[in-house]
Amino acid sequence: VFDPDTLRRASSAYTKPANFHPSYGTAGFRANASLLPSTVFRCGLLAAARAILLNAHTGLMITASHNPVEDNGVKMVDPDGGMMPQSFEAVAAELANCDDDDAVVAVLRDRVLGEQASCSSPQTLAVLVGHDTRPSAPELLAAALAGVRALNVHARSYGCVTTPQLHFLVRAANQLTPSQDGPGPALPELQVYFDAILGAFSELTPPPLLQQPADGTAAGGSDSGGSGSGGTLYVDCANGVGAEQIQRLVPALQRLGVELRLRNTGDPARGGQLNHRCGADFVQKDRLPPTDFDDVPAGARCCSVDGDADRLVYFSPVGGGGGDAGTATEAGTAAAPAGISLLDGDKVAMLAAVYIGDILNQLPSELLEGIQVCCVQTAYANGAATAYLRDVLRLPTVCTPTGVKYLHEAAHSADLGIYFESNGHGTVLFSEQLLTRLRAAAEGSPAARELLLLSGLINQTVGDAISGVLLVELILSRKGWTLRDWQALYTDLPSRQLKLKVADRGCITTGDAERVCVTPAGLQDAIQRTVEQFPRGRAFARPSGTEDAVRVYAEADTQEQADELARRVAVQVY
Ligand code: 16G
Ligand code: ZN
Repeated sequence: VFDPDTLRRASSAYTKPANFHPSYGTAGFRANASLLPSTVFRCGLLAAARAILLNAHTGLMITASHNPVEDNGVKMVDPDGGMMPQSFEAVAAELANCDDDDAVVAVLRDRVLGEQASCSSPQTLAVLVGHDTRPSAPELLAAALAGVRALNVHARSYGCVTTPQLHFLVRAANQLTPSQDGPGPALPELQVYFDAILGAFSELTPPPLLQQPADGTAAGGSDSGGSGSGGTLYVDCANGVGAEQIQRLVPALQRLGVELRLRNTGDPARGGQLNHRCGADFVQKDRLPPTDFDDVPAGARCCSVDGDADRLVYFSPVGGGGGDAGTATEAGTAAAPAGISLLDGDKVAMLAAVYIGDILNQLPSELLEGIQVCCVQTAYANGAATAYLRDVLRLPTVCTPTGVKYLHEAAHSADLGIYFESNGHGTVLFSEQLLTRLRAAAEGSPAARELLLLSGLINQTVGDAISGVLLVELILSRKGWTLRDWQALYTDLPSRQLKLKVADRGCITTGDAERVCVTPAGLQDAIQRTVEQFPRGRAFARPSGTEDAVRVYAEADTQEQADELARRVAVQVY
């Protein structure tokens, strides 16, 4: 496995910038792309080392998601398609921070590989690598491949793919039976992803209508927000990797009579920039329609994914003389200024929960014996969503800190775990126990069959905007709901988020899933006293895990009160 000279030579091509001290944050290493070649090379080493240690294929995704185009990042994927365990983050950071090649060799040998360093290298292991559309991708991809190969492990680039596709492929690769032919290990093609997801979708949807409108527009147009099934769905692709991949959903969605119109597709002729005034993060935080939506009518059904297509939110443009605008606002986002009516990750979670609840009610009761269903949220979940879960759906809820790794882990501990962050990242996880029971019952129970197919439609490794669009469209169609019906499940409490630049965000530490500040002393008491002055008030402050900033969230009875509460908490933080 381990040849120090080869390794040192390979490492010498990727020197770490002197004043750069990367840390493995909420979603891996992230920084300005020019700083990252050494980090990505070393993640290549680490992913190869983990493959050797676990005797299974691993993955690396090169992306900075919704962050600006000049940033990039790298994230490690474990053999089951999940994220690298948190226990490995410290050594990943140690490796990334080595000041010279000798240190890289030593950390890898002594701290990562241990006894495995002296074993011979297996020929059957691979690291699967994907990247997004950023201009820095080719250089960083080369660094990743060089890192993997320096440990004599096979490196396979899947090119431009979404983050959830790469996670899915790593899991699929480990489920393939190894084949003896060919020089390298047998690895899946991207097509297996579409076969799985679209295969489940087509079994869940009836065959295409015989009579399609000849011009394909009859069901679309300005009232598509008012048409739950069919109609036009406008997709904001954030000028990212989603554009090319979501295009492949066109025929599937036609089965529901849905016509896709993709915007912000990265077409150079239109000049849009990755994540710039577009994408799920922009839409959810700024509550405005993205660029390239000027001609989309008020009330239209729209959704937005982020740069690597692992987040999804829905929305409708509001105002501009559109007929539905006022109602859409009343129905849901009192928090949104004239701009959009937003259906965020909380709303997606509730839609999924309602639908899954319908199916569970139709299952034979013995099938559900001892089966635990739960919904996982973070402190950002709107209070109205949490109340809806508790009071209407009566589902157990868990609150975790921000970051997919926490929510995913919590959802995994249930048999059916629904998790979504308000920002649109989430999925629904099924336990092996539940799947086994569903498989056994599927033939005699249409509800069991439906739930089983859903587990195939929904990416089981990580939140996936592509899976998400199919899921939402399927549910809206099944229930005959419009966006307005969906929005009306519950009314969001008005909320406000602020980003504060402070001298040292590390001063603030939090507890109880980020809902209370533990340090500095006195801050939580001050926040608590302020919150009590606001009807239905709730607020918290937390250090960002991705930026040098402190974030404040506040919600209250009215938008003015939420704004005022956020402002007062911000003053206390400074
Ligand atoms: C990352 C996380 C996301 C989280 C966000 C919070 C993953 C894949 N992504 O984007 O889950 O909501 O960070 O950012 O884990 P913040 O700490 O800056 O508020
Ligand atoms: Zn993302």
